Amino acid sequence: VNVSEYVFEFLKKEQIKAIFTLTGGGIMYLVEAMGNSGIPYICCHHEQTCSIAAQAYAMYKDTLGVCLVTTGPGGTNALTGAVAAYVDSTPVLFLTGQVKRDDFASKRKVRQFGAQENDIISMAKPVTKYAEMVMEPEKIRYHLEKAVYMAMEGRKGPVWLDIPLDVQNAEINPDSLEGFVPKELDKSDKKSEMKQMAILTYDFLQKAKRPLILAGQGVLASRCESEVENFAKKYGIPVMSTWRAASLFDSEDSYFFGYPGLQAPRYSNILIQGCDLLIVLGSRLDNMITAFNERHFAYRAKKVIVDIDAAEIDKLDMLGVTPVYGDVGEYIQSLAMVMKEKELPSYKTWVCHCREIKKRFPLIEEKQEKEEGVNLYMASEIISMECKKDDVIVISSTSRCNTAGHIAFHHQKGQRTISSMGMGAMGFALPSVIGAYYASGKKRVIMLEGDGSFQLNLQELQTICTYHIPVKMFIFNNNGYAAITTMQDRNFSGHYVGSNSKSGVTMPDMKKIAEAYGIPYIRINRNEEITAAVQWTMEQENAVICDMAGSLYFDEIPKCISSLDSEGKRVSAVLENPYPFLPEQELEKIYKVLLED
Ligand SMILES: Cc1ncc(C[n+]2csc(CCOP(=O)(O)OP(=O)(O)O)c2C)c(N)n1
Ligand SMILES: [Mg+2]
Repeated sequence: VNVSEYVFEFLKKEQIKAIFTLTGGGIMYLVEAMGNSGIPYICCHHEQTCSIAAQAYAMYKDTLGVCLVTTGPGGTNALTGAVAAYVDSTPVLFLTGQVKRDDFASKRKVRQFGAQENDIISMAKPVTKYAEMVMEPEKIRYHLEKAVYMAMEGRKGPVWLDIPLDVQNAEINPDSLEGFVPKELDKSDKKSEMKQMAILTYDFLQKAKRPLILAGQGVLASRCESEVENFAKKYGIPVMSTWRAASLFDSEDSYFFGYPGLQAPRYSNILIQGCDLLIVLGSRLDNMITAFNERHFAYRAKKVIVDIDAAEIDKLDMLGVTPVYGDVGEYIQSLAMVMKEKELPSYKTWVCHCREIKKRFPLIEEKQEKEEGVNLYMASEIISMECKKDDVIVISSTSRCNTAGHIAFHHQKGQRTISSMGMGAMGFALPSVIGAYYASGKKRVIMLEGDGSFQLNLQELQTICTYHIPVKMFIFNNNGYAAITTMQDRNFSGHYVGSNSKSGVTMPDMKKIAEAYGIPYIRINRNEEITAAVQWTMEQENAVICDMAGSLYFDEIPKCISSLDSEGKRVSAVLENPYPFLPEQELEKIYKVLLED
């Protein structure tokens, strides 16, 4: 066999069920072998899409995603997805072609010699866990095994193999190839350390009056969703999640209290600032969660923070932290073992208070400064109510739809919510739809995206048509970039530059776009029309574009922003009192009740 055939036989054995690709001469032998391998391949219309789709596939299934793109621009176009996978800890294998070994520019000290040649591995190295050019055909097994091991081991992430053309078609004997043998890790120390941490947590829980669990992506990555839920329910401990872990719990669950952070339901932030013990499971607690104020985050609480990446805990400028360096699944198992025949105090009063606060501050009743067009929180809620339990949910990775799709959308357990957090990039939704659709075994997909972000990778509407992907595309169409106009309102007295129709950004007619691709279309102009239009959209068998008339003034409230005090001095934002601000006295009263024993 040649190297290319070996690659796809290997991927078959790895149970890879989809490859996202855009073909090219630089990968001709790989493409040929892929075509003969029997592994389904999905042809996208941009390599950025291939990379994001592979990422979404891996996110959905928590297995390896694979992206195959050509040399030169193929690889550079795919870099965005690699960075996203790196920051979001998603295991993706990137395969690229390279010019043949004789043609390397580096041999001649020139910028380029081979056709479309570029040094993709140097570019990929800082954003992957392993990136190598396969220089010797006989090393292919070693590189593949090492790449897959690295992608899946510890904190997961992307890996990249670049294969020169003459290596791609080099003949090899598969039986005589050197393999990769990972170093045996001595786990006994780790186990006893976990047990110590579990005993310590038990001690904290015994003394706690107001414990809370914040579950992050680590829970999904180590597949201990039900263990976490069982633990919380058994001992009556309230839970919250990060956006990345949305749909880990049912939004309606009586122990679930939303998502704390910079933009969050008011109740979530009030509660996290009231707890006296916070157990953080697999979240890096980035600035979007701490609202750029780590010292003040859950400041009344002792914090047990579990993370597989020690640096993510060590970076925190937080008080009262007990770090647990390791896998969330192993930690929760140890905790369950330690607690086996033990009891904990009842946290009933605290849970009751949590429920009262959640009831008192429904997100949907937050007052917008200007009510115009469709209220995105209301639309998100209605869309989610019309979803099925096994729908795939793809949320915009930025701006209004990103926020609404996480905090106003009612996520159901069993669904899987996909968005890219670390990159916060426009243009991720359509590619994610493609990846998640294949990962789910071809389930219906519900997508929420902004009009501006929809323009990036719009070409993938054709991929949706080619593969008959039943996606309901809900577009919040505010004819511009609300994220940018709002920023310019706050910082530059409404001097708009590159953000709306008067400053260089216009949007196309969505109906004409739908017609061009032969996709059914419906428009929502007012809140009263939402329910009927959403129902119609859901009833259609195939893809639909549902165009929702939005406003550039629709704001992601409540959100933590700085304010001016009575003397005109700027006061920084606090998590427990996001804008629109509650009067200080009201907040004091809330905490008086919440903190009582
Ligand atoms: C690839 C990329 N380019 C630029 C940005 C900066 N940016 C963040 S949000 C945004 C506007 C998004 O517009 P739209 O999707 O219409 O959402 P809206 O803000 O109107 O809700 C821009 C330009 C980004 N996040 N990603
Ligand atoms: Mg917009």
